[in-house]
Amino acid sequence: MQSLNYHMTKFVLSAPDIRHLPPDTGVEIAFAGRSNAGKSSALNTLTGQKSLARTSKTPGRTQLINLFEVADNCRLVDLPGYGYAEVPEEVKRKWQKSLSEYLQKRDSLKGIVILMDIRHPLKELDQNMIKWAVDAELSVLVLLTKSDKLASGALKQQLSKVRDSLKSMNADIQVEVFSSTKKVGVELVKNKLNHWFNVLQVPDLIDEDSE
Ligand SMILES: Nc1nc2c(ncn2[C@@H]2O[C@H](COP(=O)(O)OP(=O)(O)OP(=O)(O)O)[C@@H](O)[C@H]2O)c(=O)[nH]1
Ligand SMILES: [Mg+2]
Repeated sequence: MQSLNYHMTKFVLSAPDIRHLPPDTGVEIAFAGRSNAGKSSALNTLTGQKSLARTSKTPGRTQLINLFEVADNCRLVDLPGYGYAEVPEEVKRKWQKSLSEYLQKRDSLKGIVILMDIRHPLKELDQNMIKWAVDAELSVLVLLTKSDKLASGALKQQLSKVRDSLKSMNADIQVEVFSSTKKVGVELVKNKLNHWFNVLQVPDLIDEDSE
């Protein structure tokens, strides 16, 4: 299996909607979750770049679909968060529309990392997102973020609680803990992304030697 160098990841563009995205080929893996869950921070940690994706204490920082290229046909996507109330209705409507359009129409979207603050997991919108991703047959990894905020006993308890809840939702999904601050789970996520980028590529239907 080809192992990618995530430190080589480059910003491609920020798009207000799917019409502004580059051609829909290869494999895209999106980072999704509630506002402030730590999506942009996780991307920066994985790529070893402090400010590749913009982060903020204020929820609602990421308002566009942000594309990053790890290698040819291997892209990571930082999505706007959902569930943040304190944004003007008009802005929220626009960005939720582009988010759901992206999720529903982007063929190269093959995998999704769903991030939830370990202290507040499985809110209604998270459950909807997980169900939707499973129904859409995407590969899914759930990360419980900011694990540095809990002591190890509480952390283990939260982890098994979330694993049990997902089982009862009939979603057979891998759940792991992650911390950008303490660099917990980084190798595991890179391995998972490597695996997805390798196995989820759609083979070229046109045989280049056939002419
Ligand atoms: N303690 C701790 N704080 C974190 C961690 N990851 C992110 N944060 C903090 O959480 C806040 C939100 O992080 P972001 O990465 O911007 O969150 P986001 O999910 O991209 O948020 P939106 O773009 O608004 O959807 C920032 O203040 C980060 O510094 C972590 O692992 N540990
Ligand atoms: Mg963000």
